[in-house]
Order: sequence, then C-alpha cells, then structure tokens
Amino acid sequence: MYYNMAEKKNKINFEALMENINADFPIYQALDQEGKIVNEELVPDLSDDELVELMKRMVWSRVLDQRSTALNRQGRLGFYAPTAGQEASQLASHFAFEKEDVLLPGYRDVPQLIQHGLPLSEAFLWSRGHMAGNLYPEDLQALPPQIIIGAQYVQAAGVALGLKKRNKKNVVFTYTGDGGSSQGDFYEAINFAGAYKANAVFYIQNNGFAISTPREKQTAAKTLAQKAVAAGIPGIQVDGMDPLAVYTVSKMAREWSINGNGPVLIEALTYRYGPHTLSGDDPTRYRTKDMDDEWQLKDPLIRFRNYLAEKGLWSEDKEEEIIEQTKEEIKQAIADADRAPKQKISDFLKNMYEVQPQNIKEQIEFYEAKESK
Ligand SMILES: Cc1ncc(C[n+]2csc(CCOP(=O)(O)OP(=O)(O)O)c2C)c(N)n1
Ligand SMILES: [Mg+2]
Repeated sequence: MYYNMAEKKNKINFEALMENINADFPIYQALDQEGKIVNEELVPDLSDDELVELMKRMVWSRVLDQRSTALNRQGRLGFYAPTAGQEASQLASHFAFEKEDVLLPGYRDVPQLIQHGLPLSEAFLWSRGHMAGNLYPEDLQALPPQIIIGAQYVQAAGVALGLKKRNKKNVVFTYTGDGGSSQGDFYEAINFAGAYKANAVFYIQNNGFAISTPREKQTAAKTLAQKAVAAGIPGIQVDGMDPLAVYTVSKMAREWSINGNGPVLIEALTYRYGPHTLSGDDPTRYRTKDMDDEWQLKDPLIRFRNYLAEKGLWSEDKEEEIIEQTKEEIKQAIADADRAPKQKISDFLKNMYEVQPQNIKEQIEFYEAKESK
C-alpha cells in the first residue's frame, strides 16, 4: 500500500503519524481503584476459589516483602529488591500460566518464582549468594533471577523457539522493567521471537523508575507497549494494579502464543512503594510524597479486597489468617536456610565451569587445602 492521501506538496503531517500510534495503545482495566467493575469484558472466568487463591497469593507476597525487608535489616538476608505495590503485576500474571510454562524472572520477580515451585528457603539462600539457592528442583521450569538488565529476554527468545520446535503447548514468560525496555537485548529478543513466531509472553513491569531514572527520561515513546509494533507482534498496556485485567490479558496472551501466533508484549503500569533495592538508594530523592500517595490509592490489594468482600468472599479475619500463616512459613524457611552448610569457596569454583580451566583447577586446590585445615 502506498501513501496517497491528498496533502500539500512536500508537507507530511508528522503529528498525525504520532497520534495514530498512541491511539492504538489504550490501558486495559477491569476494576477501578475502589474495586468496582468498569469493563465486564475483561473480568475473567475464575471460580470463587480461584479468586480467593489469587488474593491469598497477593497478601502472601505483601507479607513476604515486609518480612524480607526486616530480615535484610537484621543482616539475615542479602540482596533484596522490594516488591510491594507490584503484587497484581507479578502474582496475577503468574496465575495465568501453567507449571510446565517456563519462567525467566528478573531480580524483583522472586514471588513468581516461589509460586512456580522454588522452595522459599532456597529463595532466601539465593538472596544470601549461596550456591544452593540456584539448585532447582527437577520439575521447576525456571531459571534463576537475572541481574543483567534485559538479558532474560534474549534467553526467553531462545527458550521460546525451543518450545515451538518441540511443538509444545507451553510458553516461556519473562519480566523486565521500564528501564530494561531500553536495552538492546530487549529489542533483539522481541524481534527474534516475533520473526520465528515463538511461544513467549514478554512483560514490562513499568514501575515508573529505573533506580532513580524516571520513565520520561527513559524513552520518547508514549507507551512501552508500542515497542511491539516494530517487532511485528501485539503489544498491550494494562493497569498493573488491577489483578483481574492483568490476569485476563495474560491468559489471552498465553493462548494466542501457544496457538502458533507468536509472542505478545505486555506493559503493566505499576509502582514499587519501597526503594529500588535494600542496598542503599533513597527514593525520597527522586520521588515525591504526593506521587507515592497517589499510587497507594491504586493499591492492588485494596481494590481486590473490596471486590471480593462485595462478593462475600473475603474478610479481615481471613486476611489475618493468611498473614499469620505466611509469617510462620517464613520463619520455617529462614530456619531451613540457616541449616544449609556453610558455602565453601572450593565448591563455588567447582560450579563455575563444566570443564575447569587450569587457573580454576589451581584455585580449587588452593582453597581445598585451606578449608581442610
Ligand atoms: C546491563 C545492566 N546495566 C545496568 C545494571 C544496573 N541496574 C540494576 S537495576 C537497574 C534499573 C532497572 O530498572 P527497571 O528495568 O525499570 O526495573 P526495576 O528495578 O524498576 O524493576 C540498573 C540500571 C544492570 N544490572 N545491568
Ligand atoms: Mg522500573
């Protein structure tokens, strides 16, 4: 098709070109911030039990975040990237996938990883930098959380092609952030997966910041979802504080992909209440209190609690019970993690390469001698 609209000579309406792009990326929302349905078509067919299960997982994740923060401050955990605020974006998306689907998480996606089958004690060991935190159960279809921004996307494109070649009715699903969507790896991955119509659902959890860099300084693109266009794949922007919309969009994307149509890119609009990580950034230096307050009103737990309470499916008592259970589960898991044998440098080195180069062999000998004293 050639451009043939009547225009003045040598005049191209660039503004109109931009408007067309932006108009194609509305925000999908099912529940407003009070928990009222605003779009019946996006309300998923989940049973009452499933709805309650999803809420339980979000409450579990909020408690895990609070306890992990406390444990980190007590020196009992290592690396930790807070998740509060992102429960719908994380747990409601994960809820749409099957156990045989492959999860490639980023460093903030530990809650999904645990829900996918990683024992909590191992997640704690991973946080401590212990090797045992990377020894996954045989049936866990996942890789450890990626620290290199965007790298999990490239790995996901490869896994997705593998699933496609084996005619699997499964997908890989992976997460990066708004910052991650500026990386070369991001574009290469969606481009490659698009070209091969591979089985993948790519998430951008847009929480507004890459450490302290605001989304506006990240890119001139009006939405991050529209980055899908150049890869020739569908891109959807969803209210990432709305568990029902996130679930529906995810479920539909998964189906689209397992049916041979290729990958989907989903941008979830969300917010992290805490700092970037617990390694020392101070969010008050790059965010205002007004901004925090505004997002707190959109909290996914508040709106889902209201929605479920209205249906007679949720109560304060029930929530209290989940909170207590989760605290107990965390206590046990930390105790299990504490029982793991102290990490030896020699073991660490032995796990670096399948075939050890000479210098590593020498280091192993050196540390084994030292450790046996
Ligand atoms: C390739 C690479 N560059 C830089 C970093 C340092 N770094 C760690 S997190 C981060 C910000 C990522 O922000 P975003 O993708 O928005 O994810 P969020 O942390 O907000 O979930 C940066 C730059 C890194 N880990 N990897
Ligand atoms: Mg971010």
